[in-house]
Amino acid sequence: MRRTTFGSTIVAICFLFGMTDWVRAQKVNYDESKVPKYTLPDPLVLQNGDKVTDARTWHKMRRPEILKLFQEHVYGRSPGPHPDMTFEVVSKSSKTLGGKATRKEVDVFFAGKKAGKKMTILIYIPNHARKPVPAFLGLNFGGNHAVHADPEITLSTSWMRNNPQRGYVNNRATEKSRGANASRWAVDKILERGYALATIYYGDIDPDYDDGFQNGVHPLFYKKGQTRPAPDEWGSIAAWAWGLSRALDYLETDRDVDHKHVAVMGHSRLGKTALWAGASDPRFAIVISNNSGCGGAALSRRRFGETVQRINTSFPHWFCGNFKKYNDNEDALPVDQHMLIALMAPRPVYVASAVEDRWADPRGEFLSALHADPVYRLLGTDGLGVKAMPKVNEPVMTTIGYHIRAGRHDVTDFDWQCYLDFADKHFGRKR
Ligand code: GTR
Repeated sequence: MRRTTFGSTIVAICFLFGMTDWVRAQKVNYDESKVPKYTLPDPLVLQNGDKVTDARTWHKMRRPEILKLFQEHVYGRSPGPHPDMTFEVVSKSSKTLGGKATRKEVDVFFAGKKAGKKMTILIYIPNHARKPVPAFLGLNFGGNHAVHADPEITLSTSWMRNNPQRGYVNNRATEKSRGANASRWAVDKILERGYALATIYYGDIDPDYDDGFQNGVHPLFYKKGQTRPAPDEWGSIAAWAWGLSRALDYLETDRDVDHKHVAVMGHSRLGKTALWAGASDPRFAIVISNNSGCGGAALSRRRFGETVQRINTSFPHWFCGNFKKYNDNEDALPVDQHMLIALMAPRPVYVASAVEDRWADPRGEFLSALHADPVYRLLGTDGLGVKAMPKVNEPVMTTIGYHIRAGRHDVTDFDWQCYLDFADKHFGRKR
Protein backbone atom coordinates (compact mmCIF):
# COMPACT_ATOMS: atom_id res chain seq x y z
CA MET A 1 0.00 0.00 0.00
CA ARG A 2 2.73 2.49 1.05
CA ARG A 3 4.76 1.56 -1.99
CA THR A 4 1.84 2.31 -4.29
CA THR A 5 1.41 5.77 -2.74
CA PHE A 6 5.13 6.47 -3.16
CA GLY A 7 5.03 5.21 -6.75
CA SER A 8 2.05 7.34 -7.67
CA THR A 9 3.66 10.41 -6.05
CA ILE A 10 6.71 9.92 -8.28
CA VAL A 11 4.48 9.49 -11.33
CA ALA A 12 2.58 12.65 -10.39
CA ILE A 13 5.81 14.64 -9.96
CA CYS A 14 7.09 13.39 -13.32
CA PHE A 15 3.81 14.33 -14.91
CA LEU A 16 3.78 17.82 -13.38
CA PHE A 17 7.38 18.81 -14.12
CA GLY A 18 8.09 16.68 -17.17
CA MET A 19 10.13 13.53 -16.77
CA THR A 20 13.39 14.85 -18.17
CA ASP A 21 13.37 18.06 -16.13
CA TRP A 22 12.68 16.13 -12.96
CA VAL A 23 15.48 13.64 -13.64
CA ARG A 24 17.87 16.46 -14.50
CA ALA A 25 16.95 18.47 -11.41
CA GLN A 26 17.97 15.49 -9.29
CA LYS A 27 21.43 15.59 -10.81
CA VAL A 28 22.42 19.16 -9.90
CA ASN A 29 25.49 18.89 -7.72
CA TYR A 30 25.96 21.29 -4.81
CA ASP A 31 28.31 19.04 -2.91
CA GLU A 32 32.00 19.99 -3.08
CA SER A 33 33.04 16.42 -2.29
CA LYS A 34 31.22 15.25 -5.42
CA VAL A 35 33.09 17.56 -7.79
CA PRO A 36 34.84 15.14 -10.17
CA LYS A 37 38.63 15.04 -10.53
CA TYR A 38 39.64 17.06 -13.55
CA THR A 39 42.73 18.37 -15.30
CA LEU A 40 42.58 21.87 -16.75
CA PRO A 41 44.22 22.65 -20.09
CA ASP A 42 47.35 24.72 -19.43
CA PRO A 43 46.98 28.25 -20.81
CA LEU A 44 50.77 28.45 -21.08
CA VAL A 45 51.29 25.36 -23.28
CA LEU A 46 50.86 25.69 -27.04
CA GLN A 47 48.80 23.16 -28.96
CA ASN A 48 52.07 21.70 -30.29
CA GLY A 49 53.16 21.02 -26.70
CA ASP A 50 55.73 23.83 -26.41
CA LYS A 51 55.74 25.94 -23.24
CA VAL A 52 54.99 29.65 -23.41
CA THR A 53 57.74 31.42 -21.48
CA ASP A 54 57.63 34.98 -22.80
CA ALA A 55 55.05 37.68 -23.46
CA ARG A 56 55.75 37.72 -27.18
CA THR A 57 54.87 34.05 -27.64
CA TRP A 58 51.71 34.59 -25.60
CA HIS A 59 50.55 37.52 -27.75
CA LYS A 60 51.68 36.16 -31.12
CA MET A 61 50.81 32.48 -30.74
CA ARG A 62 49.04 31.25 -27.64
CA ARG A 63 46.45 34.00 -27.24
CA PRO A 64 45.26 33.69 -30.89
CA GLU A 65 45.08 29.89 -30.45
CA ILE A 66 42.91 30.16 -27.35
CA LEU A 67 40.67 32.84 -28.87
CA LYS A 68 40.08 30.60 -31.89
CA LEU A 69 39.23 27.62 -29.69
CA PHE A 70 36.59 29.67 -27.84
CA GLN A 71 35.20 30.86 -31.17
CA GLU A 72 34.99 27.37 -32.63
CA HIS A 73 33.80 25.43 -29.62
CA VAL A 74 32.01 27.78 -27.23
CA TYR A 75 30.62 31.14 -28.39
CA GLY A 76 30.97 31.01 -32.19
CA ARG A 77 32.72 33.35 -34.63
CA SER A 78 31.23 36.82 -35.10
CA PRO A 79 31.51 39.14 -38.08
CA GLY A 80 32.98 42.64 -37.90
CA PRO A 81 30.76 45.70 -38.08
CA HIS A 82 28.46 46.01 -41.09
CA PRO A 83 30.10 48.38 -43.61
CA ASP A 84 26.96 50.56 -43.74
CA MET A 85 26.42 50.97 -39.97
CA THR A 86 25.36 54.49 -38.90
CA PHE A 87 24.81 56.34 -35.61
CA GLU A 88 22.24 59.00 -34.84
CA VAL A 89 21.95 61.02 -31.64
CA VAL A 90 18.15 61.00 -31.23
CA SER A 91 17.88 62.92 -27.97
CA LYS A 92 20.12 65.06 -25.83
CA SER A 93 19.40 66.92 -22.63
CA SER A 94 22.13 68.62 -20.68
CA LYS A 95 20.13 69.11 -17.48
CA THR A 96 18.88 65.76 -16.29
CA LEU A 97 18.85 64.12 -12.86
CA GLY A 98 18.56 67.47 -11.13
CA GLY A 99 21.19 69.06 -13.34
CA LYS A 100 23.85 66.49 -12.47
CA ALA A 101 24.01 64.79 -15.83
CA THR A 102 23.68 65.05 -19.56
CA ARG A 103 21.55 62.33 -21.09
CA LYS A 104 21.92 61.18 -24.68
CA GLU A 105 20.13 58.48 -26.61
CA VAL A 106 21.91 57.19 -29.68
CA ASP A 107 20.44 54.88 -32.30
CA VAL A 108 22.83 52.47 -33.95
CA PHE A 109 21.45 51.31 -37.30
CA PHE A 110 23.34 48.07 -37.65
CA ALA A 111 23.15 47.96 -41.45
CA GLY A 112 22.56 51.67 -42.01
CA LYS A 113 18.87 51.32 -42.91
CA LYS A 114 16.56 53.37 -40.71
CA ALA A 115 13.75 50.89 -41.15
CA GLY A 116 16.11 48.03 -40.34
CA LYS A 117 17.50 46.58 -37.14
CA LYS A 118 18.80 49.05 -34.55
CA MET A 119 19.81 49.35 -30.93
CA THR A 120 19.49 52.41 -28.71
CA ILE A 121 22.33 53.40 -26.39
CA LEU A 122 21.37 55.41 -23.31
CA ILE A 123 24.28 57.50 -22.04
CA TYR A 124 24.53 59.58 -18.88
CA ILE A 125 27.53 61.89 -18.62
CA PRO A 126 28.43 63.64 -15.34
CA ASN A 127 28.23 67.41 -15.81
CA HIS A 128 30.74 68.23 -13.07
CA ALA A 129 33.60 66.18 -14.52
CA ARG A 130 36.24 67.28 -17.01
CA LYS A 131 35.64 65.74 -20.45
CA PRO A 132 36.29 63.25 -21.83
CA VAL A 133 35.25 60.97 -18.95
CA PRO A 134 35.88 57.23 -18.49
CA ALA A 135 32.79 55.08 -18.77
CA PHE A 136 31.05 51.90 -17.76
CA LEU A 137 29.26 50.11 -20.57
CA GLY A 138 26.80 47.29 -19.98
CA LEU A 139 23.76 45.60 -21.43
CA ASN A 140 20.53 45.70 -19.44
CA PHE A 141 17.68 43.20 -19.03
CA GLY A 142 14.55 45.34 -18.87
CA GLY A 143 15.03 48.16 -21.39
CA ASN A 144 16.99 51.40 -20.95
CA HIS A 145 14.03 52.98 -19.17
CA ALA A 146 14.30 50.30 -16.46
CA VAL A 147 17.76 51.36 -15.24
CA HIS A 148 16.53 54.64 -13.68
CA ALA A 149 13.17 56.21 -12.83
CA ASP A 150 14.06 59.26 -15.02
CA PRO A 151 10.71 59.76 -16.85
CA GLU A 152 12.38 61.11 -19.98
CA ILE A 153 14.20 57.94 -20.97
CA THR A 154 12.49 56.62 -24.09
CA LEU A 155 10.32 53.62 -23.23
CA SER A 156 11.61 50.58 -25.09
CA THR A 157 9.32 49.16 -27.77
CA SER A 158 11.36 45.96 -28.20
CA TRP A 159 10.21 42.43 -27.36
CA MET A 160 10.38 41.78 -23.59
CA ARG A 161 9.82 38.71 -21.45
CA ASN A 162 6.46 39.01 -19.67
CA ASN A 163 6.48 40.00 -16.01
CA PRO A 164 3.23 41.79 -15.17
CA GLN A 165 4.29 42.68 -11.60
CA ARG A 166 7.19 44.68 -13.01
CA GLY A 167 5.18 46.15 -15.88
CA TYR A 168 5.96 43.84 -18.80
CA VAL A 169 2.80 42.62 -20.54
CA ASN A 170 2.09 41.23 -24.02
CA ASN A 171 5.85 41.03 -24.47
CA ARG A 172 6.15 44.80 -24.29
CA ALA A 173 7.29 47.27 -21.64
CA THR A 174 4.70 49.56 -20.05
CA GLU A 175 5.18 52.79 -18.07
CA LYS A 176 5.06 50.70 -14.91
CA SER A 177 8.45 49.19 -15.80
CA ARG A 178 10.30 52.51 -15.53
CA GLY A 179 13.10 52.09 -13.03
CA ALA A 180 12.21 48.40 -12.55
CA ASN A 181 15.91 47.46 -12.46
CA ALA A 182 17.21 50.65 -10.84
CA SER A 183 18.59 48.78 -7.83
CA ARG A 184 21.08 47.09 -10.18
CA TRP A 185 22.42 50.32 -11.69
CA ALA A 186 24.03 52.70 -9.25
CA VAL A 187 23.56 55.57 -11.72
CA ASP A 188 23.92 58.40 -9.21
CA LYS A 189 27.01 56.91 -7.60
CA ILE A 190 28.65 56.23 -10.99
CA LEU A 191 28.06 59.84 -12.04
CA GLU A 192 29.24 61.27 -8.70
CA ARG A 193 32.49 59.37 -9.12
CA GLY A 194 33.03 61.04 -12.51
CA TYR A 195 32.17 58.17 -14.81
CA ALA A 196 29.69 58.04 -17.67
CA LEU A 197 27.27 55.14 -17.94
CA ALA A 198 26.27 53.73 -21.31
CA THR A 199 23.69 50.97 -21.50
CA ILE A 200 21.65 49.11 -24.10
CA TYR A 201 18.72 46.70 -23.88
CA TYR A 202 20.20 43.34 -24.89
CA GLY A 203 17.05 42.32 -26.77
CA ASP A 204 17.66 45.17 -29.25
CA ILE A 205 20.56 43.05 -30.51
CA ASP A 206 18.93 39.64 -30.34
CA PRO A 207 15.69 38.84 -28.48
CA ASP A 208 16.48 36.22 -25.84
CA TYR A 209 14.56 33.18 -27.03
CA ASP A 210 15.27 30.43 -29.50
CA ASP A 211 13.71 31.40 -32.82
CA GLY A 212 16.34 29.80 -35.04
CA PHE A 213 18.28 33.10 -35.27
CA GLN A 214 15.77 35.00 -37.40
CA ASN A 215 14.85 38.11 -35.39
CA GLY A 216 18.23 39.40 -34.18
CA VAL A 217 21.31 40.67 -35.95
CA HIS A 218 22.34 37.26 -37.35
CA PRO A 219 20.35 37.47 -40.63
CA LEU A 220 22.11 40.76 -41.50
CA PHE A 221 25.21 38.66 -42.08
CA TYR A 222 23.85 35.45 -43.63
CA LYS A 223 25.51 34.47 -46.89
CA LYS A 224 23.28 33.82 -49.87
CA GLY A 225 21.04 30.86 -49.04
CA GLN A 226 22.13 30.74 -45.38
CA THR A 227 19.26 30.45 -42.88
CA ARG A 228 21.05 30.01 -39.55
CA PRO A 229 24.58 30.26 -38.15
CA ALA A 230 26.96 27.36 -38.91
CA PRO A 231 28.00 25.24 -35.87
CA ASP A 232 31.08 27.43 -35.33
CA GLU A 233 29.28 30.74 -35.86
CA TRP A 234 27.85 33.12 -33.30
CA GLY A 235 25.05 32.28 -30.93
CA SER A 236 23.16 34.91 -28.93
CA ILE A 237 25.88 35.58 -26.34
CA ALA A 238 28.37 36.31 -29.12
CA ALA A 239 25.77 38.55 -30.80
CA TRP A 240 25.19 40.51 -27.58
CA ALA A 241 28.96 40.88 -27.18
CA TRP A 242 29.18 42.04 -30.78
CA GLY A 243 26.58 44.69 -29.92
CA LEU A 244 28.82 45.93 -27.08
CA SER A 245 31.64 46.33 -29.59
CA ARG A 246 29.33 48.33 -31.86
CA ALA A 247 28.51 50.58 -28.87
CA LEU A 248 32.24 51.09 -28.40
CA ASP A 249 32.48 51.98 -32.11
CA TYR A 250 30.00 54.76 -31.34
CA LEU A 251 31.78 55.84 -28.14
CA GLU A 252 34.94 56.30 -30.19
CA THR A 253 33.10 59.12 -31.96
CA ASP A 254 31.67 60.74 -28.80
CA ARG A 255 33.91 63.54 -27.52
CA ASP A 256 32.44 63.44 -24.00
CA VAL A 257 33.66 59.89 -23.43
CA ASP A 258 37.24 58.66 -23.10
CA HIS A 259 36.89 55.54 -25.25
CA LYS A 260 40.31 54.28 -24.15
CA HIS A 261 38.94 53.96 -20.61
CA VAL A 262 35.74 51.99 -21.00
CA ALA A 263 34.95 49.21 -18.52
CA VAL A 264 32.52 46.63 -19.88
CA MET A 265 30.32 45.14 -17.16
CA GLY A 266 27.51 42.59 -17.11
CA HIS A 267 25.43 40.46 -14.78
CA SER A 268 24.64 36.75 -15.15
CA ARG A 269 24.06 35.88 -18.84
CA LEU A 270 25.18 39.42 -19.55
CA GLY A 271 28.26 38.76 -17.39
CA LYS A 272 29.10 35.85 -19.71
CA THR A 273 28.55 38.36 -22.51
CA ALA A 274 30.83 41.02 -20.95
CA LEU A 275 33.61 38.42 -20.65
CA TRP A 276 33.27 37.36 -24.27
CA ALA A 277 33.15 41.02 -25.36
CA GLY A 278 36.35 41.72 -23.44
CA ALA A 279 38.05 38.61 -24.80
CA SER A 280 37.14 39.26 -28.40
CA ASP A 281 37.59 43.04 -28.38
CA PRO A 282 40.84 44.26 -26.78
CA ARG A 283 39.61 47.87 -26.90
CA PHE A 284 37.75 47.25 -23.63
CA ALA A 285 40.11 48.53 -20.96
CA ILE A 286 38.52 46.73 -17.98
CA VAL A 287 36.20 43.71 -17.98
CA ILE A 288 33.76 42.97 -15.14
CA SER A 289 31.84 39.75 -14.65
CA ASN A 290 29.05 39.88 -12.07
CA ASN A 291 27.76 36.42 -11.07
CA SER A 292 28.35 35.07 -14.60
CA GLY A 293 28.47 31.36 -13.70
CA CYS A 294 28.42 28.55 -16.26
CA GLY A 295 29.73 29.62 -19.65
CA GLY A 296 31.05 32.76 -17.91
CA ALA A 297 33.68 32.76 -15.18
CA ALA A 298 32.88 29.34 -13.66
CA LEU A 299 35.04 26.35 -14.61
CA SER A 300 32.94 23.96 -16.72
CA ARG A 301 34.85 20.86 -15.61
CA ARG A 302 33.66 21.21 -12.00
CA ARG A 303 30.05 20.45 -13.01
CA PHE A 304 28.90 22.26 -9.85
CA GLY A 305 25.47 23.93 -10.04
CA GLU A 306 24.60 24.68 -13.66
CA THR A 307 26.38 22.40 -16.14
CA VAL A 308 27.12 22.59 -19.85
CA GLN A 309 24.33 20.12 -20.60
CA ARG A 310 21.89 22.02 -18.47
CA ILE A 311 22.65 25.42 -20.01
CA ASN A 312 22.58 24.08 -23.58
CA THR A 313 19.21 22.47 -22.89
CA SER A 314 17.55 25.49 -21.25
CA PHE A 315 19.14 28.03 -23.60
CA PRO A 316 19.98 26.29 -26.90
CA HIS A 317 20.55 29.65 -28.61
CA TRP A 318 23.18 31.11 -26.25
CA PHE A 319 26.32 29.29 -27.42
CA CYS A 320 27.43 28.02 -30.83
CA GLY A 321 26.21 24.67 -32.19
CA ASN A 322 29.56 23.00 -31.48
CA PHE A 323 29.27 23.67 -27.72
CA LYS A 324 26.57 20.99 -27.51
CA LYS A 325 29.27 18.36 -28.16
CA TYR A 326 30.40 18.99 -24.60
CA ASN A 327 27.09 18.18 -22.91
CA ASP A 328 28.07 15.80 -20.13
CA ASN A 329 31.47 15.69 -21.83
CA GLU A 330 33.30 18.67 -20.27
CA ASP A 331 36.69 16.95 -20.17
CA ALA A 332 36.74 16.91 -23.97
CA LEU A 333 36.61 20.73 -24.11
CA PRO A 334 39.88 22.09 -25.53
CA VAL A 335 39.51 25.07 -23.17
CA ASP A 336 38.06 25.90 -19.79
CA GLN A 337 36.88 29.24 -18.49
CA HIS A 338 40.16 30.24 -16.78
CA MET A 339 41.48 30.62 -20.33
CA LEU A 340 38.67 33.06 -21.07
CA ILE A 341 39.82 35.19 -18.13
CA ALA A 342 43.41 34.87 -19.42
CA LEU A 343 42.33 36.34 -22.77
CA MET A 344 41.88 39.71 -21.00
CA ALA A 345 45.51 39.77 -19.84
CA PRO A 346 47.20 42.07 -19.07
CA ARG A 347 44.04 44.22 -18.85
CA PRO A 348 42.34 44.41 -15.44
CA VAL A 349 39.49 41.92 -15.07
CA TYR A 350 37.11 41.55 -12.11
CA VAL A 351 35.19 38.41 -11.21
CA ALA A 352 32.41 38.77 -8.63
CA SER A 353 30.47 35.99 -6.93
CA ALA A 354 27.67 35.86 -4.34
CA VAL A 355 27.43 33.41 -1.45
CA GLU A 356 23.87 32.28 -2.16
CA ASP A 357 24.44 32.06 -5.91
CA ARG A 358 25.45 28.40 -5.85
CA TRP A 359 23.89 27.76 -9.28
CA ALA A 360 26.75 29.94 -10.66
CA ASP A 361 29.42 28.04 -8.63
CA PRO A 362 31.26 30.81 -6.71
CA ARG A 363 34.30 28.57 -6.10
CA GLY A 364 34.46 27.72 -9.80
CA GLU A 365 34.38 31.45 -10.59
CA PHE A 366 37.22 32.09 -8.14
CA LEU A 367 39.28 29.20 -9.54
CA SER A 368 39.07 30.61 -13.06
CA ALA A 369 40.55 33.85 -11.78
CA LEU A 370 43.24 31.91 -9.91
CA HIS A 371 44.21 29.74 -12.87
CA ALA A 372 44.45 32.79 -15.14
CA ASP A 373 47.06 34.23 -12.76
CA PRO A 374 50.14 32.60 -14.41
CA VAL A 375 49.31 34.39 -17.69
CA TYR A 376 48.92 37.73 -15.90
CA ARG A 377 52.26 37.17 -14.12
CA LEU A 378 54.02 36.23 -17.36
CA LEU A 379 52.85 39.57 -18.76
CA GLY A 380 54.40 41.44 -15.83
CA THR A 381 51.36 42.21 -13.68
CA ASP A 382 50.57 41.24 -10.09
CA GLY A 383 47.87 38.81 -11.27
CA LEU A 384 45.49 37.70 -8.54
CA GLY A 385 46.92 38.70 -5.18
CA VAL A 386 45.57 35.70 -3.22
CA LYS A 387 45.83 31.92 -3.45
CA ALA A 388 42.66 31.06 -1.55
CA MET A 389 39.13 32.43 -1.72
CA PRO A 390 38.96 35.66 0.28
CA LYS A 391 36.48 36.15 3.11
CA VAL A 392 32.96 37.29 2.31
CA ASN A 393 32.76 41.01 1.39
CA GLU A 394 36.56 41.39 1.29
CA PRO A 395 37.43 42.42 -2.26
CA VAL A 396 40.81 41.66 -3.84
CA MET A 397 41.90 44.52 -6.09
CA THR A 398 45.01 43.31 -7.91
CA THR A 399 45.06 43.26 -11.73
CA ILE A 400 42.67 40.35 -11.44
CA GLY A 401 39.98 41.50 -9.02
CA TYR A 402 37.69 39.17 -7.11
CA HIS A 403 35.05 39.26 -4.42
CA ILE A 404 32.40 37.05 -2.98
CA ARG A 405 29.72 39.10 -1.30
CA ALA A 406 26.90 38.10 1.00
CA GLY A 407 23.50 37.57 -0.55
CA ARG A 408 21.93 36.28 -3.71
CA HIS A 409 22.33 36.37 -7.48
CA ASP A 410 22.02 40.11 -8.14
CA VAL A 411 23.94 43.35 -8.67
CA THR A 412 24.11 45.47 -5.52
CA ASP A 413 25.54 48.81 -4.43
CA PHE A 414 28.38 46.87 -2.80
CA ASP A 415 29.28 45.37 -6.19
CA TRP A 416 29.28 48.82 -7.81
CA GLN A 417 31.33 50.28 -4.98
CA CYS A 418 33.98 47.63 -5.72
CA TYR A 419 33.86 48.17 -9.49
CA LEU A 420 34.26 51.93 -9.06
CA ASP A 421 37.20 51.48 -6.68
CA PHE A 422 38.75 48.96 -9.09
CA ALA A 423 38.34 51.32 -12.06
CA ASP A 424 39.76 54.27 -10.05
CA LYS A 425 42.77 52.17 -9.13
CA HIS A 426 43.51 50.83 -12.59
CA PHE A 427 42.67 54.00 -14.46
CA GLY A 428 45.00 55.85 -12.09
CA ARG A 429 42.30 58.13 -10.71
CA LYS A 430 42.62 59.66 -7.26
CA ARG A 431 39.56 60.29 -5.13
C1 GTR B 1 19.74 31.36 -15.48
C2 GTR B 1 20.87 30.65 -16.17
C3 GTR B 1 22.17 31.25 -15.73
C4 GTR B 1 22.16 32.75 -15.74
C5 GTR B 1 20.83 33.36 -15.36
C6 GTR B 1 20.61 34.82 -15.77
O1 GTR B 1 18.52 30.82 -15.76
O2 GTR B 1 20.80 29.30 -15.87
O3 GTR B 1 23.22 30.73 -16.51
O4 GTR B 1 22.57 33.21 -16.97
O5 GTR B 1 19.78 32.69 -15.91
O6 GTR B 1 21.10 35.28 -16.78
O7 GTR B 1 19.86 35.48 -15.06
